[in-house]
Amino acid sequence: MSSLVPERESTIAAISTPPGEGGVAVIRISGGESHSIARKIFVPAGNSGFSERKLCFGKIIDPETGGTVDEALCVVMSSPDTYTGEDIAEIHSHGGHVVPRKVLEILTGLGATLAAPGEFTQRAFLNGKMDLAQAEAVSDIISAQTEQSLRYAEAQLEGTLSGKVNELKDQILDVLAEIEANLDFPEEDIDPVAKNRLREASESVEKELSALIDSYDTGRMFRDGVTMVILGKPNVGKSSILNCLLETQRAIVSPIAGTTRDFIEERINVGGIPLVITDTAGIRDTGDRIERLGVELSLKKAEESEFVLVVLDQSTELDALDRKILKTAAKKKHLVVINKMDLEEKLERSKLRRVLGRKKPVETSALAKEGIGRLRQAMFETLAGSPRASDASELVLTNLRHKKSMEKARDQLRMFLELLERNEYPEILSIELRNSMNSLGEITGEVTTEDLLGRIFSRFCIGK
Ligand SMILES: Nc1nc2c(ncn2[C@@H]2O[C@H](COP(=O)(O)OP(=O)(O)OP(=O)(O)O)[C@@H](O)[C@H]2O)c(=O)[nH]1
Ligand SMILES: [Mg+2]
Repeated sequence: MSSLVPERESTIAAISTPPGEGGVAVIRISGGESHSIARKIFVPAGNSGFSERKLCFGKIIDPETGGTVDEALCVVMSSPDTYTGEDIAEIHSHGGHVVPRKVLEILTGLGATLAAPGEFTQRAFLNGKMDLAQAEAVSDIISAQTEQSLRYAEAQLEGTLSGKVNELKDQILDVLAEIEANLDFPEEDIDPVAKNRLREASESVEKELSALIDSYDTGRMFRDGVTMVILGKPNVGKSSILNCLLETQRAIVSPIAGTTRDFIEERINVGGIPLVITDTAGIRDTGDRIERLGVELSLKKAEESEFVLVVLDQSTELDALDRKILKTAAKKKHLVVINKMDLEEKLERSKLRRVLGRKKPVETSALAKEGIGRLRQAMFETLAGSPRASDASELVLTNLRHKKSMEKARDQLRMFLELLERNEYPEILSIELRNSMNSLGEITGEVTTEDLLGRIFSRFCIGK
């Protein structure tokens, strides 16, 4: 595999902490020269000297001038029990805009090259420290937006997904072994008892793959989040509901219809699903050009979003505009809220039921901050399709690449089943089984291309 990345022999360095002012910055060095370079830039205090895997206190010096750059800590760790599998040194200097950059500049002067995004993790993968699905989990951990998405990513890093993929691959391999035992007798049909067994084994793998593929929609939602638009006529309390969900006075609320004109975008966490909410201008027929523009944009925004929260007002009758709004929302996952429940009922429920069918609206009073917990729960259930998030022990696909490879593997397995029914030659049967195993192998990175690795690791941050 080393042919994939020949420069791997080089020693790389990067600032692993985010840029800006902060107490500490970590500069990481990996590769054969990392320890000797560390010894040139870092002088331990007193006679302490470096000792393996122990932070040591000392000074960073500029070898060119001999001057002190900073007081710092340094640790050296030897191959192969390191993150990348190579020799690693880490310098913990003060943070901020100047010191870490200066350290990096000195390191490159001493022969280190600047690490590309994700290069440390890419080396870990190439050196067999983790498989590809685990490497991808590292990036998901860093970008996780909620605890639930973090849990899924941690499980993937621990190898839950890889373990499952390998288990399914082994089951296909068992079928393959039996088919290949028949290669020497191509004229003979596979014995019917064996054929049944092979069919059942393959169907069971196919079923597990299908269940995992189906879990992707939920998994993706927890990982990447969902966009939601609040839609409704002016003055129904859209901005008030946004404020309640955010628990701050983010949007301006007023009794004047047409208060919100531009979009207001905010993030919240609903039961572990990262949600980007957009509050929009109220929908109405208006002569005001600016407001009309706002209305058109609201409808467009709703069509582009994945989830629509329609707000109705308990104190007004259901009219043509409400119906238009509900129709727009019906094309998406959506939820209906009846707000202003503290006021007298003018909104006829029987009329509304005719439009909504079995879909149950949620009742709130944003003014009294009532019903907001129920609203959050209903939002979660509409999105996740169940009242609670599954626990992390349940395997969920969160990555489109994994889903695509699994779909390919499943299709190839289905093709095998079809050919088996047709009593095709064992050579032909085994091709589909091998293809299916290879497709699964793409997930863990047993089968990769340089292009694929480039695409995956370029999305990482520098220093990881
Ligand atoms: N009685 C009562 N008044 C409410 C409730 N929710 C909001 N209001 C009031 O209704 C008025 C309009 O609220 P907003 O949140 O600005 O309504 P909006 O839908 O964002 O309005 P536009 O931005 O103009 O489209 C304000 O005076 C709010 O205080 C509620 O549950 N009960
Ligand atoms: Mg508003």
